[in-house]
Amino acid sequence: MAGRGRGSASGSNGALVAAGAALLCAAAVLLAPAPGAEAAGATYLVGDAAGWTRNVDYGQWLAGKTFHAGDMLVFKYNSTFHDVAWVSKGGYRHCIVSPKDRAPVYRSGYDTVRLPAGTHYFICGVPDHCQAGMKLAVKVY
Ligand SMILES: *[C@@H]1O[C@H](CO)[C@@H](O)[C@H](O)[C@H]1NC(C)=O
Ligand SMILES: [Cu+2]
Repeated sequence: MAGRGRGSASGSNGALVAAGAALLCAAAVLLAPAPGAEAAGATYLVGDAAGWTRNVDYGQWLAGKTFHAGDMLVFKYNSTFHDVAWVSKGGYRHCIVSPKDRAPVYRSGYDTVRLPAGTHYFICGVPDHCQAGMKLAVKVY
């Protein structure tokens, strides 16, 4: 009899533990990112207050920054005058948006790109703007 009593007492403790575990699981599910969502990365406004324009030293802007996969770059510019092309290394070096690259070209004036790992190259495709410094090579870890 007494044994049974203890048994049922430990049984209800077990139920409490199980309920607690279920709550913890529910909390973990709520805290976990939605399936398919990447961990939120940092967001960088390219050129800070100057934005994306001519005669900014983007090498200097990059100095001291470390980029990780999933970070975002925001290109802010006047779309009357500029665009953003995500080009190859060659496109970056020679300041050309080659059809061969099939480079994505953005023209909204406020373009956000999510960076995958690797080195990524962005230039302005308007003639002579890349030569005037509108070029950015970002190493992403
Ligand atoms: C872009 O520049 C043009 C010409 O100077 C100007 O009229 C327009 O308001 C500018 N647009 C923005 C979003 O600054
Ligand atoms: Cu430009």
